[in-house]
Amino acid sequence: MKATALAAHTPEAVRAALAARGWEAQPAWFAATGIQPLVVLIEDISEPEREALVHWGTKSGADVLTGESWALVAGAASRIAPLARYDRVPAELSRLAPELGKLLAARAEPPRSWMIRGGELSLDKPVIIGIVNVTPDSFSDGGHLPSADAAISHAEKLMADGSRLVDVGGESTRPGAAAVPVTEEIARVVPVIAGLVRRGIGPVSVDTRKADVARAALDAGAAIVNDVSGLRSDAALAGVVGDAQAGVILMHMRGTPADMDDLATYDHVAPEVAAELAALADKAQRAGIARERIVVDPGFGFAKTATQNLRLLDELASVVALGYPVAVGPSRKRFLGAATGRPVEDRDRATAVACALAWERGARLFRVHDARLTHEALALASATTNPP
Ligand code: PMM
Repeated sequence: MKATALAAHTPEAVRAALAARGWEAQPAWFAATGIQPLVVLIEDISEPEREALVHWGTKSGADVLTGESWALVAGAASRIAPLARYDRVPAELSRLAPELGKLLAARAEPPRSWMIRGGELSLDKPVIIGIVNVTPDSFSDGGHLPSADAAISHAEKLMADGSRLVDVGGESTRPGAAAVPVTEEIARVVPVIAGLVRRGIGPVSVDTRKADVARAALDAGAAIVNDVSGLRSDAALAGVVGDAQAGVILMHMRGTPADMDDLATYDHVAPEVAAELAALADKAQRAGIARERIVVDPGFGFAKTATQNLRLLDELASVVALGYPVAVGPSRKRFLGAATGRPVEDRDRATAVACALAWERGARLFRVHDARLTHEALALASATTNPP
């Protein structure tokens, strides 16, 4: 007899074991995904629901840990799946079915593309978003791009180094940064965006919280709006994005850059960030933005301590399970310095590793200052998890 431990962090090892023993591709894949382990945290449940879950767990062989108004359910996905089906779930647990159904659907069929203005972006391979900050005071590269021409040359280099998008920003969002007037922000970003579009460099995203800046950027040819406030800052921005049929990145933050550091209070950061992002995405859809145009971003460094950023990177699966494509922006941020001891000008290796870890946990878009190293790291990470 011989016993070998198989990898369980993806269905791949089980699929390969079954395929090697003569199973057809499709049944091997279904069986492999079915026995994948799944852990679901269920909150805000009533006492009868809690009792019904414990009872169901004993009968079904899933593990159930509970406390007042919450339960953790763990087991193979195929064991938990009946809880998401109206015809199988015990009557007392019917409230669970839709929520769990969404989660299982997102897991079974993660989004494979993102609709942006005028096109569709495939997410089968990692998408690097190169950063072009035209601000005098951004925390890691502020002041390096003094003119539109310099910004355009920098964008060209980012694309040559493996970026698939460029993100142009005219307002620093570092803690305590001063607000930039609309006219000044437009004067910084529009000439750069227009120049990029003229040269066929892009697609271009605009990093702004303001409807007027977004409108001017979209008129100049931008295809995406990247809003670090997740559409909380300017009530008119959702309408601008919706009307233009642009793609949108909804980033998680609490408060504003001026007060966010005081709001880094979480009991368990990943589920809380995921829930707040889900609410932002629902609101965006109610305001007329189509679901397939939405990307969510956990907002590394925004209203999070170094420890919370690291936990969030490790538990990114909670954000991925919302079912939207996930973007991450760890580039050169302080939490990478906290872990590596490296100063801001020497964090591109740490950035590349953070992106590779995020890919493995399900992120698909990566906003970085230096595309070259991250491109290399992601080429390797995606070759192991997603064979060509
Ligand atoms: N970080 C910054 C600015 N914009 N946008 C998204 N979507 N995600 C981020 O993490 C993010 C962002 C701050 O970094 P910078 O000043 O170096 O651009």
